[in-house]
This record gives sequence, structure tokens and C-alpha cells, in this order.
Amino acid sequence: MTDYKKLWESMDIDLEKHDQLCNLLPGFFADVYLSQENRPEGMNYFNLVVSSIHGLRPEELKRHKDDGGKVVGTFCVYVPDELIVAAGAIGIGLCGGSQFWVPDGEKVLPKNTCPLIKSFMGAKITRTCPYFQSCDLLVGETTCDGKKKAWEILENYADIHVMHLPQMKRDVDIKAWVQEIEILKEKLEKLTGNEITPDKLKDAIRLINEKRRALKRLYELRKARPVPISGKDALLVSQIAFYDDPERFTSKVNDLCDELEERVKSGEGVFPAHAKRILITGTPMAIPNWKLHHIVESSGAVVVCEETCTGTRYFENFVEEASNTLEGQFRALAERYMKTNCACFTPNRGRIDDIIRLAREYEADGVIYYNLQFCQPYAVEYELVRRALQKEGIPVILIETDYSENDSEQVKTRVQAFLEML
Ligand code: BJ8
Repeated sequence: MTDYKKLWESMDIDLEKHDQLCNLLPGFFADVYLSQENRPEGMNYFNLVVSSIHGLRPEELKRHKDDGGKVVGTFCVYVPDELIVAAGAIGIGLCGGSQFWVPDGEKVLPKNTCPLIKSFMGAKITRTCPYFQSCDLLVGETTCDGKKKAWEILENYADIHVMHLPQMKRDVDIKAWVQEIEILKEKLEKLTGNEITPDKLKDAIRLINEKRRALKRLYELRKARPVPISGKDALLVSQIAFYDDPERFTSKVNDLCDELEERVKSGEGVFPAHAKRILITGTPMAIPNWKLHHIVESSGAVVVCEETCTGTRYFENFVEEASNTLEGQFRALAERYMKTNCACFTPNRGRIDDIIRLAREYEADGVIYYNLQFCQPYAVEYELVRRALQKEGIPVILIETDYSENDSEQVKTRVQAFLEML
């Protein structure tokens, strides 16, 4: 096994605490993932990425930085990766999905903050995340109040640029987002010393569109009955999308899809054809948050789709590639990103339409509305989603939870009762 100690030292990682974290993951991953049967061969690459999560990719980031490159960390799917790529930097999604960091996050944040925020804050202040430690700049955004205020604390530990995200979708809001994209462009050019030209941006738009296309292809294959890949494996692929090299990632996802297509043709599945099919909607699940998927799939049902930011919201909608001017490209970027349906927006009817459409397309027997504890926008939006699904005759249950294992048995009991009534 490669020894990355020198790498971590060079990143000012707290080695002792980091060791504690690294000791947890292999057993956890083995229990949740490697215990599954008949996994596609194509998952081997993603297993490798996870097994060396603090080594392989951080080493690439270090090489990039040694060659004068920059790394930019983001926390939301509204922040356009394309600009980061066009500036010659590497973009990394930093949302925290580990309970390990939550207690340290709680040292500087109220306990009743969502675990995703507490987790990324803990990751930074404990210096135990090589991704955070690699970043030359963080890009925050004005989405929920928790994140908005967290940036003010985070800026004591790292350079951060905050994008002002409008929370309505009128033309005036799209124009405002164009302006924010322009400001980010200048910031990135200053950081990297590279000019963002229309040609570079065009290439970056194509690259990220290709990545979205590959993920869309993967999700399309999950519509098959029996389903050729578990929800847990698909979730893992989505989570890795946030920090892997986009070109390599796209090619590995396409390889996986080739294999899954064969499975679909031959009727091979990972769950019996009659297994209950579940659509999950709600807050994102950052790696290694596999809690709900694991509970659902160890109860005999299969997750066929996620209407989340670690699911369809990440890859649906492509950026129009036709424009050859920065002005046109910025407008195309803003239009694409503003199609994302996050509960931070009002009104957010588009999300309800998406959930109903996806439930039909994926032939879901029921919907689990997943809410990270203390996430107010998604918690409030539940009532409207519940009413709309009830009208459509689609069963739904609300599961509100955090990253700890404390309530796992209780969540399991509720999920199993829900599955029984489907
Ligand atoms: S586009 S969902 S990635 S803001 S941090 S809102 S869970 S209380 S992450 Fe998000 Fe962008 Fe929206 Fe998606 Fe709730 Fe927690 Fe806030 Fe969260």
C-alpha cells in the first residue's frame, strides 16, 4: 500500500487525527459496499478511488499545484465548474458527508445546523481533509442561511469568494447570475493568471456536458427492470463525480454503462424484478453518506433514482454549446444553472414536477423524501411535495436524519413499514 504520509505533511494535515479518520473508512466501505453481490466489474475503478480517497486524487492535485496550477473548492451545484476548468484550475466539490467531522464543526457552529455544513466546517478546521487543504480558493454561494453564514466563519481559515445566487427565476435573476459568473471569471483569472477565452470556455463546456451525458446514461439504465446496478453503487458514482478528473471519470462511467447495457439486454439484475423501486428526493448525500441507501437496499428494495444534487440535479440539463463569445457563453451557463430546482428558491414548483416525472419514468413504487436534520428549505418544501404526490397516488414518506448511526434502527423500522405498505 502506498504511503502518502509525506504528501499529507506537505498539505499541513493533522496526521494523528487524520489517521483516526482513515481507520474508519475501509471497514465501513466493506460493510456497505463490498458486501453486495453481483456488482458490475465497472465498479472496480470507483472502489479503487474510494479505497484511496485521501491518496490518489490528492496526489494529482499536488502535482497540478507543483506545476503552478490552482485548485478551487465548491459546495453547490449552482457554481459553474466550466469556468474553473476554463481557467486551467481543478474544481473539487467539498460538501462534507462524514459524521467524523461533525463534533468539530459544532465547536464553531450551533448544534442545530445541518450536518452537511457542520461536517465541511469540521473538515476544514481540523485540517484532516486533503481536498480542503489543497484548495487555493473556496467558492461559496448564498443558498440556505446556514451556508450563507458559515462562509463568514470559514473565511477565518481559507480564502473564500461568495457568489450571490438569486432565489427566484425571473429573467432579471438570470441576468443577475450572468453578472455573478462574470465576477467569478475575473476572480479565477486573477487567481490562476490565465485568461478565460471563448475557446477555452467552449472546450470546458463540452467537457462538463460529456460528464453530464455519461451520468444521464447511467441513470437511464436504472430504469430497467430488473435494475442492473444497485442504488448504492450509482450513488457512489455520483459522489465521485464531484472530485475526480472529469475526462477520466466520464470514460469510466461510459465503460460501466457499456457493461450495464449488456446486463439489461440479457435481463441480468442486482435485485429481483419484483423488488420495490424507490425514488429518493431531497437534500444531497455527500460521500461517505450512504446511510439511507444502505437501509433501503438491505431491506430488500432498490433505489432507482435520486432527485437530489448528488443525483439528477447534478447532470440534468446541458449547457448550450453553440455560442463563440463569452457573452453568449455566460448567458448559456446562467440559463442552464438556473434550471436547477433547489428548495432555496421560491417558488420551486419545477422540483415537484421533476419528482412526479421521475417517479413515473423510473416506475417508482414509492418516494422517500430525505431531509438532512435542520435543513429548513427542504423541510418546509415537504408539505407541497406530499400534497402533489398524494394527488398523483404516489406514496411518500419523510425521513429526517443526520450522519450518525444513533437513529439507524428507528429509520430502518420506518422504512421497512413504508416498504410493506407499497
Ligand atoms: S442546489 S441542495 S447543493 S444549496 S447546506 S440547503 S442540506 S441546510 S446543500 Fe444544496 Fe446547492 Fe441547493 Fe443543491 Fe439544506 Fe444543509 Fe443548506 Fe444544503
